[in-house]
Amino acid sequence: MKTAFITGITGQDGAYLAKLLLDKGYEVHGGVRRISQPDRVRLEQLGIAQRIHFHDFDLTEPNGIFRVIRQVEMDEFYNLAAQSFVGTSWELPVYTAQADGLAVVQILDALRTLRPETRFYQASTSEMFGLVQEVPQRETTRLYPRSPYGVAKVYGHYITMNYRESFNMHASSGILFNHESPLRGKEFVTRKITLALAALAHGGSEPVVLGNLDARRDWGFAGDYVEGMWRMLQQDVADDYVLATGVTTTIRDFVRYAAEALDMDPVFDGEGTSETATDRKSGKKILEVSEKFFRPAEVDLLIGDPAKAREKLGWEPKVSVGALAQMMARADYDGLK
Ligand code: NAP
Ligand code: G4F
Repeated sequence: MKTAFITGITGQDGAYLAKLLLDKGYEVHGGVRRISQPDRVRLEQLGIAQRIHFHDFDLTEPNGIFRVIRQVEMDEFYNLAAQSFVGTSWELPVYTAQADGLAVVQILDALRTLRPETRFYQASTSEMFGLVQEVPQRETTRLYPRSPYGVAKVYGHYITMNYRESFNMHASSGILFNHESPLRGKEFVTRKITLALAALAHGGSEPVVLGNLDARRDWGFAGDYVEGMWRMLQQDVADDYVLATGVTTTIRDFVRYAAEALDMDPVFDGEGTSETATDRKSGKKILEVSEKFFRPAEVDLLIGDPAKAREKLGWEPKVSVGALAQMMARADYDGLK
């Protein structure tokens, strides 16, 4: 039986990855930070909370990182914990740099010292491509981050490559494009949309208020993406891989897909902050735009090329963006019943 340690186990990806590894027969350990009201709701929703070995862990506490790596005899270490919300990274830039950048080298260095044989996965991100220098984006595309989050993740990405090359560690970095699910955090745009539309479908009257509707994202299903993470660590040689669908969609079109899944017929009208959407069937206003949700610098377009992952890992995304929007909208509708 293999043993895996997952940081960020209470997050969206941590929960799906823990489930995948338990199903494969792993002993799963997870790092959780101290908060006043422990919240393991995603792990409970997947019915696995009781099967996890929890450890105190905070990305900003190097001594704790060192101790947990000494204590747990792990074969694989998945570093999924992060300050993962791009918008907040302009408000908490130093914390974001510590959690998403510096903590990566603290983990790698503790592994190098205590367990150099452990295989390591770093959660890198398409946000590193930022102002994209090539379309579609692949492993070799030049990075141009557009947020303190993206900048911190670039450090994590390069230090993972550097420890692999310097110390021959099995350290891989997954450059994952946006992946969503019914377990997605409520502030991310997809879940914000599906939750608000589900409430409207139940008779509510509050439109969802969004920022830039023209941004494009390559959205996949988180359940597919954690399978790719695991496959990276099963390779003989560590490497970096893009996981993406190769399809890009505007925020506006994601709203359309989610609305249609809830039997609405959205009609968009107006421009900029005056743009609205109304459901033709009920006549209700379902969307407004506010300056408040625009970012100081935007990533306008993301579209990934997953050819290397397909070829080397045999990895394919299985859920289309339309099916994803439907899955999330229906789950939120059922959850609000
Ligand atoms: P998420 O749902 O926001 O989960 C983040 C996890 O990190 C949570 O378990 C959170 O714990 C934990 N965490 C945050 N700050 C911490 C700290 N200081 N110490 C210890 N744990 C801390 O994120 P996700 O969507 O699962 O993403 C997983 C990873 O992939 C992140 O590194 C993210 O940046 C990266 N990524 C995500 C996507 C995507 O589209 N989802 C794409 C590319 C890369 P609490 O539960 O206590 O908050
Ligand atoms: O859903 P988002 O907040 O995700 P974003 O910024 O792309 O980041 C996510 O994906 C990254 C991978 O590329 C991860 F690394 C990161 O951890 C996270 O999981 O925003 C998506 C887009 C942006 O262009 C944003 O400006 O949606 C636009 N948007 C428009 N209105 C909004 C809103 N985003 C949010 N969160 N809320 C809005 O009201």
